[in-house]
Amino acid sequence: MGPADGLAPPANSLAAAVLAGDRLSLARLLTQVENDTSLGRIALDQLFPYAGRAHLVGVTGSPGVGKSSLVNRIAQALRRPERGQLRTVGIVAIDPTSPFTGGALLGDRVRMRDLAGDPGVFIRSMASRGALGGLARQTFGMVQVLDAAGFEVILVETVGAGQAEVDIARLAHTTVVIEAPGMGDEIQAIKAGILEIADILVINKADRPGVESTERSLREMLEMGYPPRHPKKQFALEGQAAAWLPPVLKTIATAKTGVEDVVQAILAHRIYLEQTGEWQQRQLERLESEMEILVQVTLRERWRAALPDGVYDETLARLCERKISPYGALERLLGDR
Ligand SMILES: Nc1nc2c(ncn2[C@@H]2O[C@H](COP(=O)(O)OP(=O)(O)OP(=O)(O)O)[C@@H](O)[C@H]2O)c(=O)[nH]1
Ligand SMILES: [Mg+2]
Repeated sequence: MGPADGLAPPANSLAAAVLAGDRLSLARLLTQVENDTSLGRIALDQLFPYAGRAHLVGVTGSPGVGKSSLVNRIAQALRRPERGQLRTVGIVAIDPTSPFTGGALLGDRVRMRDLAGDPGVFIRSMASRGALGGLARQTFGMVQVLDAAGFEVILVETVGAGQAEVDIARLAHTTVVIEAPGMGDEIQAIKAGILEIADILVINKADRPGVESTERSLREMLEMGYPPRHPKKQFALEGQAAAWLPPVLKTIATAKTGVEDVVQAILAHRIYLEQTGEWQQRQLERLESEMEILVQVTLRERWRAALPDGVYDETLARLCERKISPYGALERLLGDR
């Protein structure tokens, strides 16, 4: 599958090598995309027509809830030969360089070691960067490359903490939100608006005390009028297909318990999306949010580059002294209005 031959990337290009299934080229291209090089951008353009087939699954939750452990288990389950339909799996793990768990990249490598050597799996960790929209943009790019390379399910692990993560969740067709007993996670999840993006809720570390109360509070919240992502759509679908109510599942990732239910829920969600037409809707929303992020980031970069030296700092200083108002600052910085 893919576009007509006339549009195929030039022979010997990085993009062509990736399409041909060369893993070394894939790794090299992902680095180019992560560093936002012009080579990376060219390859992304060339690969775009080949992407759009993968099932993109976001896996998010607070630091240390067991995201990497569960992603590893989900990937293993998708690769088990006894499963009727084997699926190739791409994994993008975004390392929050969190002060809580420090050294997560190394840890992830250990947790995902079981998958090493399987040609149907490709794992990539990425360090998060501070730049506005930068993380989301890199993640979109990486996912697009893995999609074009033919990976059928792409799992993206992010720490659910802020707007950047909500942006990243928007790139997924299916979002799995992971909680763990205790830790006051339920409250945190509400604060971050994370629950609103959940298609599947998982309580991991179900071997720990407090599972029942975590489950109870999650279910109560769902019943208390879970805000559906597409309220209008659900109205339109009345009588045709049942709306998706996020299941609440329990797992012990370290003991493989409950993982198969999560995999089944992920696969069922895809079928639900396809049968209701929501797949197309999410596809459109994903591309729209990618386009929006690119526009925002680019406009901001252009504006900063065009701003004469010192104007920014000077404006900020005057603002602090209350010599100009925020709107006055805007006028100075944009030179119009
Ligand atoms: N008891 C118990 N421990 C678990 C379970 N799942 C994961 N862990 C442990 O919890 C710790 C964190 O697991 P990770 O998989 O790294 O969690 P994470 O959410 O990816 O962490 P960050 O990426 O650093 O935010 C590790 O020591 C795991 O072995 C579980 O079901 N039960
Ligand atoms: Mg992790």
